[in-house]
Parts: sequence; structure tokens; C-alpha cells
Amino acid sequence: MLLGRNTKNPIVMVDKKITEWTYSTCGYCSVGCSIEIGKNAEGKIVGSRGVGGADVNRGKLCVKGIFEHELFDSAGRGDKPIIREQIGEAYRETSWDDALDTMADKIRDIQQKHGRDSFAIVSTGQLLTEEFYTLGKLTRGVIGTNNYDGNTTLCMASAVSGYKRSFGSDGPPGSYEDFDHTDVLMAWGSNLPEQHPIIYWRMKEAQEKRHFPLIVVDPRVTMLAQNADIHLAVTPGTDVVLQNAIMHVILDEGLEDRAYIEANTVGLEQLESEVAKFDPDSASKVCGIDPDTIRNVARIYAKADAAMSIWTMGINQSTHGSDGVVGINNINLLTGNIGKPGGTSLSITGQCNAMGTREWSSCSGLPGYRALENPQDREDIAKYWNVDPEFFPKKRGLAETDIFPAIELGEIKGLWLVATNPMTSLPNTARIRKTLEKLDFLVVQDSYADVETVQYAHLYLPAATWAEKEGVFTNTERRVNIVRKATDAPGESKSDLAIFNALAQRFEQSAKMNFPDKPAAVFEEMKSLSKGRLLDISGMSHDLIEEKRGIQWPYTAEEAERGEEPLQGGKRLYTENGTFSFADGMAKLVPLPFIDNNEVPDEKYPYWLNTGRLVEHFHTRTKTGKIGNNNKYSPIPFMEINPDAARELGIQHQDYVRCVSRRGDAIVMAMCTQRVPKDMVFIPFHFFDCVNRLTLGLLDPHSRQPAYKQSAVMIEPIADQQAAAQMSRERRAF
Ligand SMILES: Nc1nc2c(c(=O)[nH]1)N[C@H]1C(S)=C(S)[C@@H](COP(=O)(O)OP(=O)(O)OC[C@H]3O[C@@H](n4cnc5c(=O)[nH]c(N)nc54)[C@H](O)[C@@H]3O)O[C@H]1N2
Ligand SMILES: Nc1nc2c(c(=O)[nH]1)N[C@H]1C(S)=C(S)[C@@H](COP(=O)(O)OP(=O)(O)OC[C@H]3O[C@@H](n4cnc5c(=O)[nH]c(N)nc54)[C@H](O)[C@@H]3O)O[C@H]1N2
Ligand code: SF4
Ligand SMILES: [Mo]
Repeated sequence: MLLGRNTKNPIVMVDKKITEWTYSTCGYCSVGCSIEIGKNAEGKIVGSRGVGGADVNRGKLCVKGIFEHELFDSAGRGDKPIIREQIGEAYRETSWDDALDTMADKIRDIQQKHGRDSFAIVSTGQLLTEEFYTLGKLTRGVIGTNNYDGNTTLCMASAVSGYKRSFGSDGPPGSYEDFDHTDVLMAWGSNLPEQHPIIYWRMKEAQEKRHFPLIVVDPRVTMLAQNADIHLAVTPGTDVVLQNAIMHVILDEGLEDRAYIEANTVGLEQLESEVAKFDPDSASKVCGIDPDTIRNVARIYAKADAAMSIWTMGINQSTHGSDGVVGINNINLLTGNIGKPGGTSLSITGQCNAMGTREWSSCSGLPGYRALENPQDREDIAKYWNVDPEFFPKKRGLAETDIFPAIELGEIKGLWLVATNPMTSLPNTARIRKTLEKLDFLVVQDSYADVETVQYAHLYLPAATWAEKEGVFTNTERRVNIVRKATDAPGESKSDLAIFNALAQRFEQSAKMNFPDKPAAVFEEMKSLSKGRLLDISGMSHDLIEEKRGIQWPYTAEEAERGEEPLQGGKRLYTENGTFSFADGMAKLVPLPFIDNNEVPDEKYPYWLNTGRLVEHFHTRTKTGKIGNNNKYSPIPFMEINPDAARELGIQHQDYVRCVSRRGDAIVMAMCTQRVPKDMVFIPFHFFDCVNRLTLGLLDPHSRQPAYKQSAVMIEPIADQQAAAQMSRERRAF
């Protein structure tokens, strides 16, 4: 058969004979792509496709979304609850009734002996919003522990904290549509083409039409940096110094927007006196960016009609994470770039529903961006749930990163992990292993039974995932989109919502409360609690959300009653002067002094260890590690190393090497690339028993988020390559 130019259609797509498509929203990242899941006449799920009419992705999906349906029959799923008395013993299968009775008894027992807060709950950014809301009600209103948090502390906590410090509330003010209006885009520690491929495509399309400059701040030459007009290879952990220097130039040269500052902000004088210390020549010595480049960037940004900044983990995962977010907001407030088309701060969120958990899970407060510290908020929620307001704590308890040390200290005796895998994702995993072993009772509720943390649990509860259940996610641009059920979960797995409800029934306190079992009924509760608040969703319904392929909040009942259609993108916050979420309506300009407190390379550990992600894998690979087309790209742990550094160390491309920090070691394959400078290596964090054996994870003082991206390591060549290959294979989770 002739192939190539000589045949009209050389590639033949296999007809999968799909007879039914179910509408859903992708369950990996926070871009929030609308996806359809295809079933054939035998009822088997065989395909996924992007939804053409959806504003977010306009028919496209990335390499994860396109194979997402394969996870329904992937290996390692749990199908029955399993239980054991002691770690190390074999698990035995048990019934749901027995599993949940035991769990409720253990929680009561631990709380009676050691106090209410001695049982901790750590959840995720990957449940449906209705599930988050219900878990919050169960935790705050029934179980009553204050040591309740989510893995968003590893992820978006610095953004949340920074938004609150600058604007008075969480909630990203911008939209993807801002790319269509901006005159300059600055991306801080964000590798869009790999981690948010469809946002990248939206950005790139806008840029090709209007040719605005792209400035990338990242110590690594990422794919985004390769496409940048200006790449600022900042010294790790020093973005705040660069931000202060940019503000120094703006104020020094009178490039600020005085009218905007007066109408919208307080704190200019204090900010001015702090940034006065950061002239570009001095700042350059710390942040590593040439002084003239700093001046050039400040001028381009401040002189643009509309300027926009996005950021992700390069900013958030730092000992200056919250400050880095405030720094971005400071620059945008100084230049009048909040709430206007193309002028905004837009945190690019991580997980599919990291926004939903911030809005509704009650992890750091109460539902609907309410605070435990606010008596009126406590009163309102207590009344709505029918609990005594005195049952609520008056301030938030420990963050995830403080819960683990509290287990070490013996203050916390029981832990419930819902949809998170800390044995791979927390820093310094050797310490986490010992910590988990100290627990009297550990419950792991996960879709996969082979997840690493199950090895340290007493009880494992199998959960349905993604389109095996129904409910909503909120994406990066505040768009609420719906996941519809396409298939049943394997075996006896239950939806997280059903598990929360069944556990609630086992506590007396829940008798006078309402725990609806239908996601749409839970959504009605959230709607009514959202009325009149920043995140008003009262005009939405599950059906309307599907019909519109996602709706951005706020969308109020009044707007819906007046017949106003929800906007197709482009909804912004703080568009009017003096409408920020502080009592006086003004945003805060916050001075940011800088103290370098990171672990930095030295003679013994001469390389920066930078960590992050790859396009084909998601997090701890419980899903993508089992999907052939994703796993094939990078089936084993590897390390990016500069060829000059490799040569000096006597390391060849594709040699196995030992990477060592003050915490532990990891065996990885060396991949020589100019992406990293000579004094840095980069290891993706997707692999079990790998990079998080090395990371230090110092915490940001405001957000308690770990600095995953700044540790120091040494590299050792390995003489016995065969043994190393064997070891690397054995340490592979799958
Ligand atoms: N394919 C894929 N996509 C994902 C995910 C996934 O696992 N796989 N996870 C999702 C989640 S939960 C998240 S949080 C996001 C993360 O999305 P990103 O934050 O874009 O991804 P990372 O690779 O963690 O880190 C981004 C960059 O930060 C840079 N960096 C390191 N140190 C510094 C520094 O000091 N300053 C600056 N400015 N930059 C620095 C790194 O070099 C890296 O290129 O991705 C989401 N999307
Ligand atoms: N070195 C380093 N470490 C990092 C990072 C880094 O950049 N560098 N990034 C950090 C960041 S930003 C994040 S977000 C964390 C992520 O860290 P984790 O939250 O630990 O990672 P996941 O693999 O996403 O874990 C989610 C778990 O939930 C399960 N699951 C999926 N869907 C469902 C469901 O519907 N119900 C239930 N019950 N279970 C479900 C999955 O099988 C999986 O085990 O990692 C952090 N760790
Ligand atoms: S960009 Fe994110 S939401 Fe869209 S298909 Fe890829 S993983 Fe899913
Ligand atoms: Mo994340």
C-alpha cells in the first residue's frame, strides 16, 4: 500500500463505534476542559473527545484528557473495604457496615481519650464540590476536629494567603479571556505548555493575533521560556527581590498609576520606603537578573495599556510563596492592572477542583469563603446546618504540613486521608513514613488500593473517581463545570459523597442535621449559602451548567431571574473602584522585606535541586502510571542535568546516578540537557521513593506551603549500572 504524499488519507482512524457520549469535565488539571466520554453499543467506554462548543477548550484536550477514559479499567483499583489491626499484618476484606462502624468507633475512642483535635483529616483538590461541602459539614458540624486540611496546602495555599493579604478575600480576579486583551504577559514560575496545555494554547493563539510580549521568570529553560521574548532565569527563591526591584523602577521613574492607587489602595508610603532599598544594581546581586533587564521589564510592564501576570508553583512553593503572590498583586495595583480586560493577577490553579475545595470544603474556615474567626459567619453556618455555633472552633487549626509534625509529637493519634498520597507527595518522605507508623489509626480513602499510603493504613475505603459519580468542579477562572456519571465504579466502591453521608449517620450529632444524598440537592444548599457573597452561584443549576458548558461565578439568582445570560468567559472581579473585599473596600499595598532563608548549594551539596512536573504524568501516577500512552513517555525516574556538569562528574547521558541530600538519596537516570543551568538539577516528583526522599520542604510562614523547589544536593556516579537499573526498577511503583 502506498503511504505518505501519494495517498489522500494515509492515516486511518479506527472506528470505535461509539453510540453514546456523556458530558463531563476533565478530572486532572484546573484548566477545566469540557470532555465527552464515549460508550459503544456493548456499554464499554472506549473514547474521550473535547467539546467543541465549550469556551474553555473549544474542542481540544491534552495528552492526559484524550486517554482519560482508560482509567476506568486501569489496574490497582480497590473494590472492597479492607481492614487490619496492625500495620504489617495482612489485610482482610470487610463489609461497608463493619468498616464504617469501626471507623466511627475509633474516631470516638481517640477523641474521648485525647481530645477532639487528636483525630485529623487531610483531603484534596480532586473531589467534586458537593463532596467537599459535605466533608466540611461532617468535619466541622459532626466530628468536630479542627485539625482538618487539604493537599492544597502543598499547592495553592500561598495564592490563597496572598489574595487575602492584598484584596481581603481569596478568588482569582481574572479570566482566560484576558489573554485576548493584554499588552504584556508575565509568567512567574509557571510552565503552561506542560502543566496547563490548553491555557497555553489559548494564550498562544491570542499572542499570535496581537503579538504582545511574553516575559517568563523561571530558573529553568522550560518550554514556555523557550517561547518567551524575555526569559529571566531568576536565582531560586528570590522572586520577591526581583519584584521589589521592578517596583523600585516603577516608582523611581513615576510610571505608577496615581489615580488608580488613590481610588483603590492603602499603604503606598510603607511600600515606597521598603522598595527604595531594592535598586536594580543591588537587587541584581541577589536575584541574578541583570540591572538593565530589570529596568527594561519594569518599563515594558508599567507602560503597557493592560498588563497581566500569571503564576504557579515556582512562586507558591517557596519560603516566600505568599510574599511572591503579594508582590505580583503589588505590581498590578501600582500599575492599575486589576479588574480590567487584560490587566490582572491570575493564579493558574493546580488540581481539577482545587478551587472548589477553597470555596466550599471548610478546610481553613467555613463554606463560601467564610472565616471561623468571624462570629457572624459561625452563627450563619451553625443556623443553616442546625448545630450549636459554640461547637465550631474560633480559629482555624493546623495546616497539613503542621498535622504531620503534630503526629510525630503524639498530639494527633488518628488520621483520615481522602484522595491524597503523602508517602509520595510530601517532602522528606522517610520522615513521613515514620510519622505514619506512629498513628493508632489511619484510614485511606482512595480510588486505588495500591496507592503507597495504604501500606501504613489500618483501613482502606475504595472510592469511585471522576465520571463514576456526579457533581461540579471550579476551574482556574472561577468557572463551575459539571462531571456527569458515565459508568459505575468497580466492585463495591462508593462515591466519596456516599461514604461521607454513611459515616455521618454513625454519629448522634447528625440526627438533627440534613445530609442530602443527591449531588443536585447538595448543590442547592451551596447555592443558598452563596447568595450575596463574592462567589455567588445562586443563578446556576446542574442542568444550566451543562447547557452552557460551564458558568463563571458570580452568577446570581437575580441575574438569572432577569433573564441575563451568563457571560461566555471574561467575567472579572474588582471591576469597580473601591470594591475590594476589605471592610473599607480598599486593596492593600504590602511591603515585602526579604530574608534569604533557604537551603542553598554549598561545597558539599553543590547543586540546586528543582522539582516539578511533566506533561504526560499527573502527580503520584496513580492514574497516568497505568495508562500506557501516558506512561510510555517517561516510565522511570530521571534527572535533568546540564551537560557541562555531567562531564565534570564523569557522567554519560542516560547513566544511572545517585542524587544525595541531607535527608536521603534517590537513584535516577541522568538526562543531559541545557534546560537546567550548570548548578541545578531537575527531577519530576511523579515517582514513588524518589525526589521527595531528598526535598527539605521549609515552610512559608503565612501559607505553611513547602518550598519544594529549593534544596541542595550532590550527585554521585554509580559504578555498577546494572544494579542501579535493577534498583530503579524495584523502586518504581508500577
Ligand atoms: N501534566 C501535568 N499537569 C499538571 C499537574 C501534573 O501533575 N501533571 N499538576 C497540576 C497541579 S496540582 C499543579 S499545582 C500545577 C503546577 O504547575 P506548574 O507550577 O507550572 O508546574 P511545576 O513543574 O511544578 O513548576 C513550574 C516551574 O517552577 C519553576 N521554578 C522553580 N523554582 C523557581 C523559583 O524560585 N522561581 C520561579 N519563578 N520559578 C521557579 C520550575 O523550574 C518549573 O519550571 O500543574 C497542574 N497541572
Ligand atoms: N517534590 C515535589 N512534591 C510535590 C510537588 C512538587 O512540585 N514537587 N507538588 C505538590 C502539589 S502542587 C500537589 S497538588 C501535591 C499532590 O499530591 P497528592 O494529592 O498526594 O497527589 P495525587 O497523586 O494527586 O493524590 C491523589 C490521590 O487521590 C486518588 N483519587 C483520585 N480521584 C479520587 C476520588 O474521586 N476519590 C478518592 N477518594 N480518591 C481519588 C488518587 O488515586 C491519588 O492517590 O503534590 C505536592 N508534592
Ligand atoms: S489541559 Fe488539563 S483539563 Fe484540559 S485535558 Fe489536559 S489535563 Fe484535562
Ligand atoms: Mo498542585
